[in-house]
Amino acid sequence: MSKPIYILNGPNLNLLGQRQPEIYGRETLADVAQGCSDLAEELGVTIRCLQSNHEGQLVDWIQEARAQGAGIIINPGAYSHTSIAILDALNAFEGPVIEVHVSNIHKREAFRQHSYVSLRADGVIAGCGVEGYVLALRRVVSVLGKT
Ligand code: CA2
Repeated sequence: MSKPIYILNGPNLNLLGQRQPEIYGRETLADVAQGCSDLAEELGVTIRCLQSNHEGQLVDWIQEARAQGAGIIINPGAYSHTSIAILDALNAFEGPVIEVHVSNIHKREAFRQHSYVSLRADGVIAGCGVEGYVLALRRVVSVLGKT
Protein backbone atom coordinates (compact mmCIF):
# COMPACT_ATOMS: atom_id res chain seq x y z
CA MET A 1 0.00 0.00 0.00
CA SER A 2 1.31 3.49 -0.84
CA LYS A 3 2.26 6.00 1.83
CA PRO A 4 -0.59 7.97 3.44
CA ILE A 5 -1.20 11.69 3.03
CA TYR A 6 -1.12 13.29 6.48
CA ILE A 7 -3.92 15.73 7.33
CA LEU A 8 -2.80 17.61 10.42
CA ASN A 9 -4.87 20.03 12.47
CA GLY A 10 -3.57 22.26 15.22
CA PRO A 11 -4.94 23.80 18.39
CA ASN A 12 -8.65 24.34 18.94
CA LEU A 13 -9.65 22.83 15.61
CA ASN A 14 -11.24 19.98 17.60
CA LEU A 15 -13.88 22.63 18.43
CA LEU A 16 -14.77 23.21 14.79
CA GLY A 17 -18.55 23.43 14.37
CA GLN A 18 -19.16 24.01 18.05
CA ARG A 19 -18.56 27.77 18.34
CA GLN A 20 -18.08 30.83 16.12
CA PRO A 21 -20.01 29.37 13.14
CA GLU A 22 -19.98 32.80 11.50
CA ILE A 23 -16.21 32.41 11.10
CA TYR A 24 -15.62 28.66 10.92
CA GLY A 25 -18.98 27.27 9.75
CA ARG A 26 -21.02 24.46 11.27
CA GLU A 27 -19.11 21.41 10.09
CA THR A 28 -17.03 19.50 12.60
CA LEU A 29 -13.55 18.00 12.35
CA ALA A 30 -15.24 14.58 12.12
CA ASP A 31 -17.10 15.88 9.03
CA VAL A 32 -13.75 17.01 7.59
CA ALA A 33 -12.23 13.58 8.21
CA GLN A 34 -15.25 11.87 6.60
CA GLY A 35 -15.18 14.15 3.54
CA CYS A 36 -11.43 13.57 3.07
CA SER A 37 -11.82 9.85 3.63
CA ASP A 38 -14.56 9.63 0.95
CA LEU A 39 -12.39 11.56 -1.53
CA ALA A 40 -9.30 9.52 -0.67
CA GLU A 41 -11.19 6.33 -1.48
CA GLU A 42 -12.39 7.81 -4.78
CA LEU A 43 -8.82 8.86 -5.68
CA GLY A 44 -7.23 5.62 -4.53
CA VAL A 45 -5.02 7.09 -1.80
CA THR A 46 -4.82 6.64 1.94
CA ILE A 47 -4.94 9.42 4.53
CA ARG A 48 -4.03 9.82 8.18
CA CYS A 49 -6.14 12.51 9.93
CA LEU A 50 -4.74 13.86 13.20
CA GLN A 51 -5.40 16.80 15.53
CA SER A 52 -3.46 18.10 18.49
CA ASN A 53 -3.48 21.14 20.71
CA HIS A 54 0.26 20.69 21.31
CA GLU A 55 3.03 22.10 19.15
CA GLY A 56 5.51 19.29 19.91
CA GLN A 57 2.98 16.63 18.95
CA LEU A 58 2.46 18.32 15.58
CA VAL A 59 6.27 18.42 15.11
CA ASP A 60 6.43 14.69 15.95
CA TRP A 61 3.78 13.85 13.35
CA ILE A 62 5.53 15.95 10.70
CA GLN A 63 8.75 14.04 11.46
CA GLU A 64 6.83 10.75 11.26
CA ALA A 65 5.56 11.86 7.84
CA ARG A 66 9.18 12.28 6.63
CA ALA A 67 9.54 8.52 6.72
CA GLN A 68 5.98 7.35 6.31
CA GLY A 69 4.00 10.04 4.47
CA ALA A 70 3.59 11.00 0.82
CA GLY A 71 2.35 14.56 1.47
CA ILE A 72 1.09 16.85 4.20
CA ILE A 73 -2.04 18.95 4.45
CA ILE A 74 -1.80 21.12 7.52
CA ASN A 75 -4.01 23.63 9.28
CA PRO A 76 -1.65 24.67 12.06
CA GLY A 77 -4.32 26.89 13.68
CA ALA A 78 -2.80 29.71 15.71
CA TYR A 79 0.65 28.06 15.45
CA SER A 80 0.67 29.26 11.83
CA HIS A 81 1.40 32.70 13.16
CA THR A 82 3.97 31.79 15.81
CA SER A 83 5.71 28.46 15.23
CA ILE A 84 9.22 28.34 13.84
CA ALA A 85 9.38 24.76 15.18
CA ILE A 86 6.59 23.65 12.86
CA LEU A 87 8.21 25.52 9.96
CA ASP A 88 11.56 23.81 10.66
CA ALA A 89 9.89 20.38 10.79
CA LEU A 90 8.10 21.02 7.48
CA ASN A 91 11.37 22.18 5.92
CA ALA A 92 12.77 18.71 6.65
CA PHE A 93 9.85 17.07 4.80
CA GLU A 94 10.42 16.47 1.10
CA GLY A 95 6.90 15.89 -0.26
CA PRO A 96 4.14 18.35 -1.14
CA VAL A 97 2.78 20.53 1.66
CA ILE A 98 -0.53 22.39 1.41
CA GLU A 99 -1.55 24.80 4.17
CA VAL A 100 -5.28 25.16 4.83
CA HIS A 101 -7.18 27.79 6.76
CA VAL A 102 -10.93 27.51 7.15
CA SER A 103 -11.29 31.28 7.41
CA ASN A 104 -9.70 33.86 5.16
CA ILE A 105 -6.83 34.90 7.43
CA HIS A 106 -6.09 37.85 5.13
CA LYS A 107 -9.48 39.39 5.91
CA ARG A 108 -8.93 39.11 9.66
CA GLU A 109 -6.73 40.69 12.36
CA ALA A 110 -3.23 41.77 11.32
CA PHE A 111 -1.61 39.10 13.54
CA ARG A 112 -3.35 36.34 11.53
CA GLN A 113 -2.15 37.67 8.20
CA HIS A 114 1.38 36.29 8.54
CA SER A 115 2.04 32.55 8.53
CA TYR A 116 5.47 31.01 9.12
CA VAL A 117 4.15 27.80 7.56
CA SER A 118 3.49 29.64 4.27
CA LEU A 119 7.28 29.99 3.89
CA ARG A 120 7.35 26.22 3.25
CA ALA A 121 3.89 25.48 1.89
CA ASP A 122 3.68 24.66 -1.81
CA GLY A 123 0.12 25.96 -1.78
CA VAL A 124 -2.18 27.80 0.60
CA ILE A 125 -5.98 27.58 0.71
CA ALA A 126 -7.78 30.09 2.93
CA GLY A 127 -11.38 31.17 3.26
CA CYS A 128 -12.96 28.20 1.48
CA GLY A 129 -14.40 26.80 4.70
CA VAL A 130 -13.87 23.11 5.37
CA GLU A 131 -14.05 22.50 1.61
CA GLY A 132 -10.43 23.72 1.68
CA TYR A 133 -9.34 20.32 2.99
CA VAL A 134 -10.76 18.36 0.04
CA LEU A 135 -9.38 20.95 -2.39
CA ALA A 136 -5.98 20.47 -0.73
CA LEU A 137 -6.29 16.69 -0.97
CA ARG A 138 -7.04 16.90 -4.70
CA ARG A 139 -3.99 19.15 -5.12
CA VAL A 140 -1.62 16.86 -3.19
CA VAL A 141 -2.80 13.84 -5.17
CA SER A 142 -2.40 15.77 -8.43
CA VAL A 143 1.15 16.88 -7.49
CA LEU A 144 2.01 13.30 -6.57
CA GLY A 145 0.96 12.39 -10.09
CA LYS A 146 -1.79 10.03 -9.14
CA THR A 147 -4.60 11.60 -11.23
O1 CA2 B 1 -8.98 29.76 9.74
C1 CA2 B 1 -8.34 28.84 10.23
O2 CA2 B 1 -8.45 27.67 9.87
C2 CA2 B 1 -7.38 29.11 11.40
O3 CA2 B 1 -6.21 28.33 11.19
C3 CA2 B 1 -8.12 28.68 12.64
C4 CA2 B 1 -7.37 29.00 13.95
C5 CA2 B 1 -6.92 30.44 13.97
O4 CA2 B 1 -6.13 30.68 15.12
C6 CA2 B 1 -6.14 30.80 12.72
O5 CA2 B 1 -5.78 32.17 12.79
C7 CA2 B 1 -6.97 30.56 11.47
C8 CA2 B 1 -8.22 28.80 15.20
C9 CA2 B 1 -9.12 27.66 15.19
C10 CA2 B 1 -10.08 27.82 16.32
O6 CA2 B 1 -11.19 27.07 15.97
C11 CA2 B 1 -12.27 27.20 16.73
C12 CA2 B 1 -13.42 26.71 16.15
C13 CA2 B 1 -14.60 26.79 16.84
C14 CA2 B 1 -14.62 27.36 18.10
C15 CA2 B 1 -13.48 27.86 18.65
C16 CA2 B 1 -12.29 27.77 17.97
